[in-house]
Amino acid sequence: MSATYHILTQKNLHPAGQQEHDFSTDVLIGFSQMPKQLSSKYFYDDRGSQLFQEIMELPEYYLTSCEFEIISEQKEKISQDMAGEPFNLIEFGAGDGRKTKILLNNFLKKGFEFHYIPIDISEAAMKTLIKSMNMEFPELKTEGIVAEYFNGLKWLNNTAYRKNLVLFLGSNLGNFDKAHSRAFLHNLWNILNNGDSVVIGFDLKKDIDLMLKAYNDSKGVTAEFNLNLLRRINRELGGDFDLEKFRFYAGYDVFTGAIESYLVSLERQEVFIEKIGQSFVFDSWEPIHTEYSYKYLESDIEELAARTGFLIKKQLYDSKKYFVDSVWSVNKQNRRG
Ligand code: AVJ
Repeated sequence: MSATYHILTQKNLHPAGQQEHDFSTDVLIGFSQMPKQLSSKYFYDDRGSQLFQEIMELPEYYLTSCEFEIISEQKEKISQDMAGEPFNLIEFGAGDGRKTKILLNNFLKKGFEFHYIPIDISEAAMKTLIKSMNMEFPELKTEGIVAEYFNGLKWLNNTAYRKNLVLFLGSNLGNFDKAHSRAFLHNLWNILNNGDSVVIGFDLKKDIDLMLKAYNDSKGVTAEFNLNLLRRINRELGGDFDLEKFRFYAGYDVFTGAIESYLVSLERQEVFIEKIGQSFVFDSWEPIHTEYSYKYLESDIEELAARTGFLIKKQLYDSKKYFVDSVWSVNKQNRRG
């Protein structure tokens, strides 16, 4: 049993005063904005993580099966460059690790010496992952971190002294807008060493109906996943949301290139949230923005890599070319840090 995890608390990271926002502050800010918004990072409480697991099994949610195919069939193209030196395998948004385990298996079979460092915002998902790691890979040193992405980066800053392979699978980067994805990748570049590798999963722009169906699934799991945000406010912040009075809506914005998700108020209503000590008015048909899921062109990926200091080494596609796992390497030559 060599898999453990710890929780990165705000206090660990921001010892003196400069605490980051907590859930109630973010809800207050988000509901005071026009249009109202909530961050998708709050989807992943226990119930939300479970619902996301269900989403990944939906036939309409092609992202997971496409990436599963890529990793199963092209794992050698990722392991090729990792022979020799010991390394850290760092994963952002590890979730249940189903796709990663294929790689872990392959690495262990090749006798690679590495530590696995999964980072995930959900403690529930992390607990499950650590348990399954201890069962399936008891000899592998796994050190999980419960943290959101930017905080995970700050933590890694002190530990990334070895060669590193970073995984950012599942189109998780797609939740960030352009500015945040650039900032995240550039910060990542800063803490990594020249020649380190990064594998990023991008959902490619494709037939609009296909993309829309992945978020408007016939079983309504994605709707539940979004409504769970309101349920979480009720549970954790003493809110009195009636979930029946909101509907989920997801649309594709061809300009921004994102599937954008909303919860729309079906009538004019006032909702009191105890922990905030305030009521919020929702007009009839007023939306709350809940999530961006950005889709990419090849040229978007090339631009992102170039701007953040990476070289694209390989593009690993599924057979339908719906998704790509893009293998990048950190380029610190001829560049100012
Ligand atoms: C985990 C962020 C990649 O945006 O596709 C699934 C989350 N939201 N269905 C995505 C999600 C609605 C997912 N990511």
